Amino acid sequence: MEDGRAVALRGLADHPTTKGQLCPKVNRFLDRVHHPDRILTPLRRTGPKGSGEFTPVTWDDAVAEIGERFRSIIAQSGPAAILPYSFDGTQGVIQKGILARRFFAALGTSDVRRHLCGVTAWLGAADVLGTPRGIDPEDLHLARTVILWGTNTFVTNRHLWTTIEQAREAGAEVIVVDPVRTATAERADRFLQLRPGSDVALVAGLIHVMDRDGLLDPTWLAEHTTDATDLLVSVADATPLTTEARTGIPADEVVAVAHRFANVRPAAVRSLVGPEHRGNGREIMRAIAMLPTVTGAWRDAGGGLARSTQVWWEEAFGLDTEEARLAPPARSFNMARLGEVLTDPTIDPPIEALFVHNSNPAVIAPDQNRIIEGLRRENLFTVVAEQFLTDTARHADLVLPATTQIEHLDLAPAWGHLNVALNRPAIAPMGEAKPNNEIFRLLATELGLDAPEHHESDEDLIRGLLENEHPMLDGITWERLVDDGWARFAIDPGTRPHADTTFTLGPLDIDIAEPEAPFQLISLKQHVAFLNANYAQFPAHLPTPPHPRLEVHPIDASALGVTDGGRVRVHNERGSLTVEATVSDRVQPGLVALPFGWGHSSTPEGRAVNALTNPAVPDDDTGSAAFHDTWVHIEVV
Ligand SMILES: Nc1nc2c(c(=O)[nH]1)N[C@H]1C(S)=C(S)[C@@H](COP(=O)(O)OP(=O)(O)OC[C@H]3O[C@@H](n4cnc5c(=O)[nH]c(N)nc54)[C@H](O)[C@@H]3O)O[C@H]1N2
Ligand SMILES: Nc1nc2c(c(=O)[nH]1)N[C@H]1C(S)=C(S)[C@@H](COP(=O)(O)OP(=O)(O)OC[C@H]3O[C@@H](n4cnc5c(=O)[nH]c(N)nc54)[C@H](O)[C@@H]3O)O[C@H]1N2
Ligand SMILES: [Mo]
Repeated sequence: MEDGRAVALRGLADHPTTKGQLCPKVNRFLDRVHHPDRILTPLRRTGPKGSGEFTPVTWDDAVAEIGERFRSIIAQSGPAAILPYSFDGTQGVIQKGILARRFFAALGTSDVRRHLCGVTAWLGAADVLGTPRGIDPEDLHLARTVILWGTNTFVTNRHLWTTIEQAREAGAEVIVVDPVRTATAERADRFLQLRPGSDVALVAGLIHVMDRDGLLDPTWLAEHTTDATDLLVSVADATPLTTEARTGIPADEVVAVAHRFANVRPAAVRSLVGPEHRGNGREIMRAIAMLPTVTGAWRDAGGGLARSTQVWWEEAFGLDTEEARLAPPARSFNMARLGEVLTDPTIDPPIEALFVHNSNPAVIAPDQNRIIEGLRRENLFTVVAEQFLTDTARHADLVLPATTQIEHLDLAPAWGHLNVALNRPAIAPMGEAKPNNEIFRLLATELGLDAPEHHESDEDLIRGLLENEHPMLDGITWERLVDDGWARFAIDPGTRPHADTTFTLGPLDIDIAEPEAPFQLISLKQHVAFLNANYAQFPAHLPTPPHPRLEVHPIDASALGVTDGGRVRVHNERGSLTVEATVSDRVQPGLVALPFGWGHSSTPEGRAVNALTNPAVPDDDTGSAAFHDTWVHIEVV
């Protein structure tokens, strides 16, 4: 700090996970904080929706206007006509949405199901394990066979890569299963480039070989699983040759990986959200969870399935209890369906007010054209709390300036390890920016919500969470976090979470999505310096050339006449984009890739990849969108 300004930001060298290393996306975090494009006052729209024309207003005026609009909508149409939309902009436990949820619950509004990330994988894992909890990802250093299954660890989970390297130095084989030869695949000892979505068939083939070659322990299966026989019957036809035909993975590779995983222990699988973004995502995750289960990999410290650790902290802090205490929303919609929810005339009552914080739905949610159509409705009142004028904020009637992480207090958990950090503000809020919670305290006052729960201070909220009676929080106090900055949940390294679990097996369903157009389009988080839709607006974070490119396999490129750097039109019934192509054998014939995270200004159509993606969600509205079950046509322009 110098004169109240943050001048340097670095990792804490004695932090057990980061060891002082920051990930490339936040190395320039201070540029973000002090960026000239930061929104520093509330803004009211002056031009047409989406024009980005605004004029500064005071907080008093902005809050009064929201109060007036909300009161009149509630009086005329009922609170169900108001829809909050928030997600993972900050994942800090309190700024993410504790007071927001209390505020909207007290009004009795509709809500979204925040299922775009992790919930499908959660459900698929729980189908087998009974809970979504796997092993501590940092225990992977103990493993001697590690499968990174549909996760681009080197790019998306940088700190865990050190753990993977540690395992390898101690003799582990690192296997990557991915339809794309990612930066992680390029660093693997063995790479299985399977056909997209064919994971269940691959697992079936692996289990078939294990069964055929006597690698499974019938006593262990009998004592620790149910329905193992049904599973084995369902994989009876999944011979290595059949598996090769279904997945594209050579038969001898299927045999080799089955033997390695069953014999060289501890053996573990790590997965995040890549495969869940498909119509059969839950079944894929269920299949993946079966692999360490049939071999009994859970018996060894460092063996089993390592998933996101989000569920640990949700449990530790009792966030489900907090949720259960609140009134349920008037209606809830899967967040993937925002375009439909804003435009379908049968939605009754229609949404008349949308309040967005911590999210950029105009970029991150599927079926982007329909979302924009909805955001442009003249009879929709939209408020967006943001740090920058994102493609969503440009469509707002009111924009509220939000603080960044170094300007507010929070409790910061993680996905790849079990340390929680106390995030204390280093600088005062920039301009008139406010933390999310402060915004909801002001709105609660405006709307006459006087109960103390709407006015708890950020420190009290954190102290309250730390007081939750959960064994993982043993010894973790506010004072200790103030002194040390971080603490590990009270879970011993090497803990075997499923030593006493009875796992549920059962038949595998190897159906995969039918093609609807010549090419399948995958949209990945492939830039090391992006974090979802953050940072694509900053030149220093852009790749060379500085725009999104469609990767096309050389075989398809020559059939279509696509050249490296040439322009192509990618389109389907939902949208159309013109982009440059890269001819690349990282993808496979029939599979093209366009990166996720770019803003609307990155194409001449003023749209990004989610203009093409599939918004389908499971029938019960629970789980993620089938982003990667997207089919497109490609033409040279
Ligand atoms: N095609 C395709 N689409 C995807 C994905 C994909 O792989 N492919 N991935 C999906 C996944 S896994 C996810 S998690 C979602 C991400 O979806 P989002 O969570 O909506 O996206 P982010 O870009 O991480 O964050 C949204 C905004 O939050 C703002 N923000 C950050 N901190 C704060 C704060 O403290 N207060 C307020 N008010 N705002 C803040 C940032 O400025 C940013 O613009 O995208 C999903 N969409
Ligand atoms: N640099 C960077 N890091 C990030 C993010 C970012 O935007 N940028 N976002 C953060 C967020 S919110 C999340 S959720 C995590 C996500 O982290 P990951 O899950 O690791 O990332 P994804 O790119 O969504 O998907 C991982 C891989 O899944 C593969 N995949 C797609 N379909 C299939 C399939 O059918 N089978 C198999 N086996 N693989 C498949 C993709 O090719 C991709 O390489 O990353 C976090 N870290
Ligand atoms: Mo995510």
